[in-house]
Amino acid sequence: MNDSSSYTPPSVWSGKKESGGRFANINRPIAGPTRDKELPVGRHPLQLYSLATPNGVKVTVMLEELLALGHRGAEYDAWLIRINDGEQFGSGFVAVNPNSKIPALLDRSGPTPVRVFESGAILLHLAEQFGAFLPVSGPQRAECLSWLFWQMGSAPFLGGGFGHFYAYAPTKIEYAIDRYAMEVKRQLDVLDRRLAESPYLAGNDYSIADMAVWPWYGTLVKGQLYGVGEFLQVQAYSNVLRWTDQIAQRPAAQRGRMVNRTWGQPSSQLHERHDAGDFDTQTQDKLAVPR
Ligand SMILES: N[C@@H](CCC(=O)N[C@@H](CS)C(=O)NCC(=O)O)C(=O)O
Repeated sequence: MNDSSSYTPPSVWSGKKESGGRFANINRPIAGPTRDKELPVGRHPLQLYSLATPNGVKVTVMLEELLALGHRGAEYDAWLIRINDGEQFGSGFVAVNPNSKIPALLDRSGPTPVRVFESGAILLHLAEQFGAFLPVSGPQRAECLSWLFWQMGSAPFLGGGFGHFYAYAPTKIEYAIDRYAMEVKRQLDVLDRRLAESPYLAGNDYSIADMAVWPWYGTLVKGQLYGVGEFLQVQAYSNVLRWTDQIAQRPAAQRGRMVNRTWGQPSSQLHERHDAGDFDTQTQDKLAVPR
């Protein structure tokens, strides 16, 4: 691989060279399935195919919040998609999400199954279906949707930009790390200023905007993303920290981040969720105990 100062792009990109970066084994320049594999379907109206990355956690937090409110129609089966093993390229998964990324939802509550992909679209779909966590009209709805879409546009700079070049790229490129560190700190300041004037992003009430932003920026501000707490001086964003801790106290948020999780403490990992009782009986620490 050329070092960044001596690389002159050829006239046509070929992509034949091994990049060496983390995830190089699953990155490809084409879409579509690589293998035939149907997806499993459980007994609940909602079938979720996911992994507990920040994008996945948004949806499991929402589903657990809906269930906590008493919406029985939000019962769901959460199936594990191991993206490092390329399971997002199976034919069944691609049929639900042609973009081959988690999370993907198959809503079987109506007469015809509806596929929903992109975490923001899934949050909006569920919020509208159950009439919850999204103001119905007026300026508050506009504010909620603005922050929801802010997250969709901003997090790729945090994950695909900063996180990639800081933590995963095979070489440390100062220009790339500096550029994205500046942008991520700017984003944290955007959030910090908003949360200085308002308890939650959309206003006084917790909403899908908070659910979208919290798994990324809440994890970041607690120093738990890419090990960059000190590098980005995250403790300075006191309003983001206050909001992060407040959401972390919600039982539904605590449950949501355990679903489809395959790392961390065994007691925090619920690989698949098919029943509310699974949180008590199916975490990895419980499954490891011989019966
Ligand atoms: N904009 C998408 C992003 C989803 C996404 O990037 N998912 C990642 C995991 S966090 C993924 O599935 N990556 C697998 C791959 O790129 O092959 C969303 O919000 O749903």
